[in-house]
This record gives sequence, C-alpha cells and structure tokens, in this order.
Amino acid sequence: MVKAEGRRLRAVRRSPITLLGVLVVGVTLLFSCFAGYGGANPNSAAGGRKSNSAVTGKPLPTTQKQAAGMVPGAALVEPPELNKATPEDLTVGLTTVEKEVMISGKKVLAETYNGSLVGPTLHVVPGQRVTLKLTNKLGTATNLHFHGMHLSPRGSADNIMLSAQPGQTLTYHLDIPANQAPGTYWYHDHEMCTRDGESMPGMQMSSAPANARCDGTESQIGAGLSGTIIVGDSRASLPPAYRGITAHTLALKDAQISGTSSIVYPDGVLEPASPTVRLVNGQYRPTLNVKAGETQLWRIANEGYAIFYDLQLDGGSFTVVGQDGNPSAAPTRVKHLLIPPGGRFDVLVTAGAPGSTWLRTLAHKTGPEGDGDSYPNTTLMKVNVQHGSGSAGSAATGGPSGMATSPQIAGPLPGSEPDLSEEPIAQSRSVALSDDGGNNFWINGKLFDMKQPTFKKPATLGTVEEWTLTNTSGHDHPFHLHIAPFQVLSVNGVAQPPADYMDTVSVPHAVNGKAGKVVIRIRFTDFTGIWMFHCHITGHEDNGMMGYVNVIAAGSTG
Ligand SMILES: [Cu+2]
Repeated sequence: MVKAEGRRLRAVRRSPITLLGVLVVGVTLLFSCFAGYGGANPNSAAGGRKSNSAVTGKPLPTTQKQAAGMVPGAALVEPPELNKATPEDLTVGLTTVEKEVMISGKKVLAETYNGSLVGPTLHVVPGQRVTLKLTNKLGTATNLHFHGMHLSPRGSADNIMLSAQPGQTLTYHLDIPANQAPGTYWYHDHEMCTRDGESMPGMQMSSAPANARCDGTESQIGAGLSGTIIVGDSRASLPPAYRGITAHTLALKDAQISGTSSIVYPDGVLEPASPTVRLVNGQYRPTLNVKAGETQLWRIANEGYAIFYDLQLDGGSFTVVGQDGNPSAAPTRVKHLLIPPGGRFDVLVTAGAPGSTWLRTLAHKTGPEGDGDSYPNTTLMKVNVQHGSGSAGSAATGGPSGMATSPQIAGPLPGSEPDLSEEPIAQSRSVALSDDGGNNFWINGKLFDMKQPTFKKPATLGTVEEWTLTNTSGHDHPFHLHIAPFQVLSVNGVAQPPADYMDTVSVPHAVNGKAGKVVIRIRFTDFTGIWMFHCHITGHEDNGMMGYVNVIAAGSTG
C-alpha cells in the first residue's frame, strides 16, 4: 500500500476541481490521492491508489463498464496515413487537438493528432528530408519525440527541449540518415513537464501564455498522443518469397476511460494497473481476415503510456525479424512477445487451416504483489483464417484450424547491427534505477534536473561504452535511450544472443533485496549533444526517472 509519511510531495497544480477535492476529502485522503497522481504504481491492480478520485471524486470504472457501448468484431482498420509517397523533400503536418473520437461505436473525448486516436502513420526512407509542422491546438504545451530514430538531438530535429505552447506551431526538420534501418518506430509527446503542471527542474518554458498548462508526457500519451513511423519496408530485407506478403500495422494502445467518457486529463486520470480497455489501432477487439497458409508481416508497436504487453497468437508463433526498428541478426521464432511500453517488433505470422483464433496479451506482472503492476489476460484481436490459397511464403496447411508455426528465416538480415561484445570499451557507467515506493523515481539517487547532469564525464563520438543498469525497486522499469539503439549483453547475468539490439529494455525488479541488472553496450555515432534516457513508464519519467549523457566530438572537451 501507499505510504504517505515522509514522501516529498511537490507543489500540485491547483485546479478548481482539485481544490474542491481538498475540501471534500480532507488532507489524509488528499495525500494518498497525490501519491497516485504521478503514474507511479507501487500497488497491484486492486491497489489503493485512487489517483482519479483526487480529481473527479469517482473511481475509474471497471474495464467492462469502460468498454460498454463498444462493438467488437469490426474488420481491422489500418491507422490513417500521414503520407504514402516518400519524396526526397516531404512536408507534413500534425495538429494536436482535443476531440471526441469513436472507439468501436463509443464516443470518447481524447487528445489527438489530426483528429485520430491513433496518430497517422509517417512513412520515411533513408536520405529523405522531412519538414514536419506541429500545430498545437491543445490547452497544454506539447512537442514531439521520434522514438528510435537516429536523428540529431539538437536544433529542430529530435530536440525535446523544444516546446509548442498552445496556439503555436513548431517546425521540425528531420534528415533521415542513410543508415536508418528499415522497421517500425513511433512518435509521441515528450513535453518536459511534471505532473505538477510545471516545467521539469532546470527547464525553461518559453513564452507560455498565462493560462497554459503543462500536462506532462504521461497524460498526453495516455490521452492519445502517439502514432507510428515506418522506415522503408522491412519486407525488402526478407528472402524473396516474403517480399510481396501483406503487411499490417498493429498499434497497441489502451484507454482508461472515465465515467464521463473521457481519456483527457484531468477527467481521464492514469494509473498503470487500473482498469483499462486494450485497443488495436484504436479498435476494440477487431477482426483480421487471413487466408489459410498465408504468411504476413505484422508491425507491432506498443504506443501506450505505461502498460506492458505479453502477446500470444493462440496456436501460432511469431518469427521476429526486427526489434525496435533493428533488423534481426538472428531471426527467432517465439511463442510470445513481451513488449515494454515503447517497444516494437516486426514479426512474421502464418495462418494454418480455416478457423478462428485470437491475438491476446497474457496476464503479466511487473513485480511482486503490492509492488508491481498487474495486467489481466485479455483478447486483443480475432484472427479469422479463411479458405483460399495463401500468399507466397506460405507454410503449413492441414494442421489444426487457426494459426500455424511461423517460418524459419536465416540471419543475419541486411541492416542488422554488429556485435559489440568484443569491442574495446572507452568508458563504463552505472545507471541505478530506484524509487521510494511512492512518487519519487531516481536515477543514481537523483530526480531529473536538466541543470544536474547524470554523469560528470561526457561520452565521445565513435567510442563504445558499457552501461550497467540496475533496479533496486519492486517493479520493472523499461529503460529507453534516445538517438541510437544499444546492444543488450546480459539480463540478470544471463547472456543474450549476439547483436541483440533495442532502444527500450525492461530492467527487472529486485528479488529478495538483489537488484535486477541489465548490461548494455552503446556506440555513440554521428550526433553530439544531449542524449536523453529515461524510464518509459512515462509517469516515472515525469516524476524524476530521467537523465542524459552529453556526447562530444573526439578531441573536444565538451
Ligand atoms: Cu519506471
């Protein structure tokens, strides 16, 4: 349970509703409410964090009630496209706007890009110059992070110090590098605010109107502000038989819908383990029709603000051909996919004989009872296998109805990263993730502060570093590094496959006082500047679990 005593509470944005809440519920409840405010969740699903009651005075409805009015079973619809053509110079626009969206027949108030609960998909190719105009029609400041993309952290590229105040337009200039691997990426808000409605320590908000809010990343992603980026086409890296197969984008997002049918802060208040409705492409339990024996590429992205997915395709398997946009060095066939918030997989799946089956997320816990978050087993999408000859690359037919075993693909795939395990190490660093079981989330004992660098020493372009990530807390923390992926060498001492690259890795919780441990290696290439890293449970990020390394050119002193 949450302990309020001794917790360092920050100033809280005083909305009139919050003030009313203060009067009604009294100081004691208020403390427990605020403890639940940041998205930190030291409790199980049935835990006592009543963050929503701090604002609305009403508990978040059950999943069944939240889903009431939604009609399952409609055909899966791809997210809208921001562009289809990929000219050398591309100009596109995203407008953030609060809007009522339809979730499988239920009207829900959300924050959207261009009016869509799942932001429109941006297609880019290496060498392209992209001009992206972000127009902010929200009441809160917002900005963009291009998660997984190898872009400069400076200027008008992947610079999260930028901020579009209400009514403003920010123009991003993205030079997609020649070495950007084909695969699945995503974009989302990365506004540097705390849940207190103020800028992060050390950050200067520019020219904010007097009434502007600063809601933070958690509430904005939770309200809908995320979408997919597809670089090139990962099918082109597959053996010829698979280059013409059908591809689908599956954007996984959940919605925590208030009693007033809103997911917008402060009505829709977020809490990772509270009841939620799991959606695929913003649809409730849609149906995907596939042909018997057909193999497809699924681009799966976890675009939620905090939740983990442990995907299973009943009766079938996934062949992983890319993770976090990195083509696999050794494509692997797996029975289920654990996807931390922010994680993506490009996978091949193969249908068997006619029949139907489910894509589901298995029950998952991010830590022991009373500490981690707990998610129930939930069906996500029905897969209907129909008569008809499968596409090229078809494998099994005649087996049990539903899905079959996915294909074996030989690696390494073109564009996969080199193994760094034998590389000389220029520097070793420790990144210790911890929390107080309440609302403070630390890296190396510090809450994030832009003016307090995580490390004294910068990193040097061209060098390889080894970082040891430890977790002394009771729940898993998904660690994300901006600008470039890293190789995971070991998890809790268990060596990982060679050249296992990702940009978000779940650092396991402590067991019997022994910290969880992940060892990674990073080669710093191409871009000097501030490379951010943080927990991708965005409430943890908003409440301190973020830091940065300053990357300098060789021979420079920083
Ligand atoms: Cu975390």
